[in-house]
Amino acid sequence: MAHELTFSIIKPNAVKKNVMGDIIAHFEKSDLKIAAAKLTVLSRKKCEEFYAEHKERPFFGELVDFMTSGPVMLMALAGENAVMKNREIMGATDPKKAAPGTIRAKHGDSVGENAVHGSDSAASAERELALFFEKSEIVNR
Ligand code: 3AN
Repeated sequence: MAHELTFSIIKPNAVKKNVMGDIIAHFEKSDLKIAAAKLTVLSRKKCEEFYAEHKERPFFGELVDFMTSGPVMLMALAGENAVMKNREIMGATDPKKAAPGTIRAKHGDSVGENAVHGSDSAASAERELALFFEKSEIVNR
């Protein structure tokens, strides 16, 4: 499996609950390494650009309201098979359906407020990372 990068967001509900450390521990236990990180509040414009593929979905407005409601942690995660590995560690989109012990099972509050985002493919990861990080901000890990 290839050494690759994926894009991760610790969402506002998880930052508010002060569980960033626990979430990062999940990544580290699975050998994913933080290669870039930024704690910030997303602008509406940037958030709408990030979620552009969901623009026509009924929950789009609610999703953007939530994602801009407080600080988020943006990260590049590096490791073998990082994209799929991160999807497994996060668990299913709906926390009620997420496997026990996954991040979303532990810290997700609802389908929208599901604690973390993770890229769904290598191509998405590349697009998403480029939205939030300069190439020079991502270190080799
Ligand atoms: P994932 O983040 O697991 O790839 P997607 O791509 O189906 O899931 O959903 C994109 C985003 O939209 C997720 N961050 C999720 O929180 C949000 N979302 C999906 N379905 C709903 C819904 N029914 N109501 C509110 N937000 C939703």
